[in-house]
Amino acid sequence: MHSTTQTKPAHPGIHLSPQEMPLLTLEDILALRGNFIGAFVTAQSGATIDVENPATGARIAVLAASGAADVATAVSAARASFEEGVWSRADPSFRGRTLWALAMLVRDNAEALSRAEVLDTGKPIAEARLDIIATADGLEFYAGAATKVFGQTMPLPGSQMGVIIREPSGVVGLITPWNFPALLAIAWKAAPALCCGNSVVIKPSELTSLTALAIAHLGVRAGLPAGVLNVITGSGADAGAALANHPGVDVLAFTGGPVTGRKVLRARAELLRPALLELGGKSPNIVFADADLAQAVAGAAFGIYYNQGENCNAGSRVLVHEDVYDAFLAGLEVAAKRIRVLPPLDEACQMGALISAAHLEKVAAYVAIGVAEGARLVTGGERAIGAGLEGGHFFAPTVFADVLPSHRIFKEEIFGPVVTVTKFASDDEAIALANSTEYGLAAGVWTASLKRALRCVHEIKSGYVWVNTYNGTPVEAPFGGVRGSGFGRDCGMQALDSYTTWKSAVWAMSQFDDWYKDKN
Ligand code: TXE
Repeated sequence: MHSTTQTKPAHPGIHLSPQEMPLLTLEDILALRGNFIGAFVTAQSGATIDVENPATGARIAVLAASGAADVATAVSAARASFEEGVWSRADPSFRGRTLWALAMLVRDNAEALSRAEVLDTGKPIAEARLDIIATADGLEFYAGAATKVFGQTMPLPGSQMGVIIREPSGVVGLITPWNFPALLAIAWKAAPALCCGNSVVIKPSELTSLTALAIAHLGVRAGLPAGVLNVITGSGADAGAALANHPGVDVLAFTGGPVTGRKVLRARAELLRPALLELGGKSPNIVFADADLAQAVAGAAFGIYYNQGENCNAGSRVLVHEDVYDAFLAGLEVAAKRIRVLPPLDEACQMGALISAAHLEKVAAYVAIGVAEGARLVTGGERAIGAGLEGGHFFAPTVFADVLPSHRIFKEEIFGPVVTVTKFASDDEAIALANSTEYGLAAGVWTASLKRALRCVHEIKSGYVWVNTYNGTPVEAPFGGVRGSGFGRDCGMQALDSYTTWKSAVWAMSQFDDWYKDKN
């Protein structure tokens, strides 16, 4: 860690070191080396992975390329801290104060963390700032939840008393993706696991590990005991698979693609240990004829182009009633062409770079498939060009019209700035189209009719439905899918179900013999 000259006083009244705390700089974060297991340690093999800035192609950092031995060390540290009880049996209010302190450190260091997120992901700086603030919001939500992990009591026959106790699951493994690195790893997964008293090992995406490392480091300053929050960096095939296959991991939560999700689930099945999977989607965004069309156009553009379309809940399939189809399409074309694709640290940037050259190739291949299938390419469909974009993986906002349910681009997740527009004639048809893919993560509905909106909320098979809005995912609301989008929930108090187990305790309040005799 580089020393810095900037300082900031500790927040009064919370569980922080009384010393002046240096703020992290961007250079500090880019210089982070190794795995975080109570402190930074190098991978046992000494192997490393270069990290690329997707907006320039430049190397920005070097990570530890961990393997099974490093994962085993992290899981052992997590297990030891769990069994010692330094966190798992600590006062819930201590856990809450510590998570709150970490949230404040994230807020204090928000600008450096946001810039690191931009360099790692290629997303616009304005969106990275929202991610980091939402990360602090999530930590604060679960700081408050730490004192509310309540059990239940049971009415039982005879003079017995019964309580149902909620216990932390133990060691929680988290495998997370590259699209919202800090938000998903820290706020959506680690925070609920930690608030219940679990110890955690995070394996972030090898493309975007910097903010998880930095926040784990801040965790020590916030008062998290060593071994409670660990971060292992490395490839999915090595570090990720080792974590998924480790028998010492009691619960594993994964966000990523379905191909990897299946591998993770197979590994957990072999161990007879639970897994939670969030596997993306092909979310419908339905525009009915009675919708406010200007709002629907803005919402559809935001729904697909936010975060370059690299968003599990992207509204990638827009379904439009035939009466407003042409007007909607004209509006969406204008909106797509207006989006400012710029270097992501430019404050005016609205869409940044895709995560990698390989991913850009995948998106471009889907565009070629769409054209070959007979869909009408309205705008985009190629690399975005312009000053400052030369070295990066920039793709133009793309609209396909007249897309049919049989087209692959209608059914498969592209995970880029490519939206398909499909015409429908009735409410029944819209709902049938909405439900006609493998996925079931999210959906949007644009209508002035409360009755129609309510019908969609009930009949669309997904874990989330937005009405006359899109993309907002407040930490208060549980998030997750049905069908091919996975199972289990991040966020909300419901996330605590993922990281706790129930224990029933029943005891007699009178002599056991008396009770037996009474009943017979
Ligand atoms: O994801 P992977 P990829 C979708 C999106 C994208 C596709 C592939 O459609 O185009 O998935 O993306 C770790 N055992 N989503 O290949 O492989 C990996 O290191 C254990 C949707 O980048 O799923 C990373 O930490 N772990 C999604 C994490 O899994 C393994 C977000 C996710 O990577 C592993 C990202 C293995 N064998 C992509 N192999 C969403 N739901 O938002 C890889 N990993």
